[in-house]
Amino acid sequence: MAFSDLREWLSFLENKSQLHRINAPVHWDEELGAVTRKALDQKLPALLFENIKDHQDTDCRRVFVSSLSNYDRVAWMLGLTEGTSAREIIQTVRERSKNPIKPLRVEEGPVKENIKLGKDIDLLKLPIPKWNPLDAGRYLMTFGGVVTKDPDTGIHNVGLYRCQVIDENTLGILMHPDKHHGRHFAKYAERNEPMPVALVLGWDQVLPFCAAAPYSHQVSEYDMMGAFRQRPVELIRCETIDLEVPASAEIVIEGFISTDPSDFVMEGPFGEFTGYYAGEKGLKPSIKVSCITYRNNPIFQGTLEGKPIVEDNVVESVNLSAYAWNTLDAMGIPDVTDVYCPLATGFGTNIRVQIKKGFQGHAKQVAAGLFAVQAGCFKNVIVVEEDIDIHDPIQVEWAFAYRVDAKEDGIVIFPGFPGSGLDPSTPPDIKDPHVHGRARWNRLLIDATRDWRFVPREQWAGHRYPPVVWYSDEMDQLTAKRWNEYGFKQKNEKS
Ligand SMILES: Cc1cc2nc3c(=O)[nH]c(=O)nc-3n(C[C@H](O)[C@H](O)[C@H](O)COP(=O)(O)O)c2cc1C
Ligand SMILES: [Mn+2]
Repeated sequence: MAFSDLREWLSFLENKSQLHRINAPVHWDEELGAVTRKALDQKLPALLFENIKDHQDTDCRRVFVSSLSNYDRVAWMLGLTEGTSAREIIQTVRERSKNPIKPLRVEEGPVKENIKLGKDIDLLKLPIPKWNPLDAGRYLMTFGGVVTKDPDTGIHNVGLYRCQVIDENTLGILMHPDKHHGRHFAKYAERNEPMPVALVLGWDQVLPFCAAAPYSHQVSEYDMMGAFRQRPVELIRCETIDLEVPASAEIVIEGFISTDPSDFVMEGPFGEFTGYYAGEKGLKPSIKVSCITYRNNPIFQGTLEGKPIVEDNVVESVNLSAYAWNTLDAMGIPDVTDVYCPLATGFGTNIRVQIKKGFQGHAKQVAAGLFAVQAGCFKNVIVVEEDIDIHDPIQVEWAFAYRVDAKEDGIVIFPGFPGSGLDPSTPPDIKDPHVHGRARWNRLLIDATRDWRFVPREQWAGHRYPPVVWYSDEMDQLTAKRWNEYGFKQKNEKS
């Protein structure tokens, strides 16, 4: 199922009792962030703030948060039913991402209902939250899409990159050279031209979902959004720049990023996905806003990042699991039977892989495959065998306890990889981007598969590893048959 806009999604959530409207006045300055955090911790519905301090009379008065903060809502976004397991959601994402659907161009759309140019541009009229006490200011693009275009290929990229409000028409933007807006920026800098950029807020939730996913730079996220909604995205041209945006988006902020370092502005710190204030305060590229277009009574969308479990954890657990699994398959690494990035981390920092072990170095091959891709994800990998359910942390702990000896093949450190500058555990002296790209990471493999160098023993029934304590197949059948006789109900019987 495809949602035609944010409003259809909100009605859907409301019908499922998964949207809570807050009519009481709430301050954009920290209060909105604190309410969001508490609601997340209590597993409450997504929130629509409808009465924001200083914004009772501005054109934009509403803020929507925590949209995809559990797997049910990700399932609904994809047209699946509630209760769909994380594994099934990840499989759906993997499969659909193999069939991108190109967008359509349209001439009209509700995002053009209001067009503000020149002196009418005022970012301070948007109810942009200052989410946390130590944030450098008001932050947007925590859950939306930053659109840029590769000047060589014309491919649109949509990424999720934080932006800080500097003044009524200026934003600071976080930019790493290996992220796709950073790649585009380098090309514009070479041409000595400013880079056009469009910030899109509020549409079908596949927009922020895809904006947060690490696809190849040769693929447009618009095509991936089409794949997930199984219907093309309808795009409309921006007013002041040669970029295209969803025609039924709530808000689009158009502008230019100067490639002249004298136009850089101070940005950061910000409460990041790691759960820490990260990303050094420093000079970053700035966006000069050239136009803002929006629907009547538009809805601003954002998210609170931080300690688990927040929306970021949910979205990235799905995105990075699907990405890792498809990548391992594409590399030809055999017999990967499950992949899961647990909700405890964002951007796949920790990842679990289940394999049908075929040789002693199998887990090392998996880890090397994962470590070879994008910087900034897959720092700590644990590999287990197919009898361990990687969605069950107890089973994973059990494998770690009794299948790992901290020797050469159990714990392996792959030193000196490129990593993430936002990781608070990386010492500051190895974060120089001119040396390390972004930061230096030592990556970890925990090989929690059984060691094949053990010698088979008779007392282990000829196995090379002590057998797991369990009943026989014969007893399995017998007890299943007699289950009711013991006074129990069968699993599918109602009590
Ligand atoms: C809620 C959320 C916030 C994010 N914020 C940032 C950010 O501020 N800067 C950044 O570089 N990546 C951020 N990311 C991760 C990127 O969206 C991710 O790296 C994505 O792959 C970038 O798109 P690209 O691959 O087209 O460059 C965020 C992800 C999520 C889910
Ligand atoms: Mn991209």
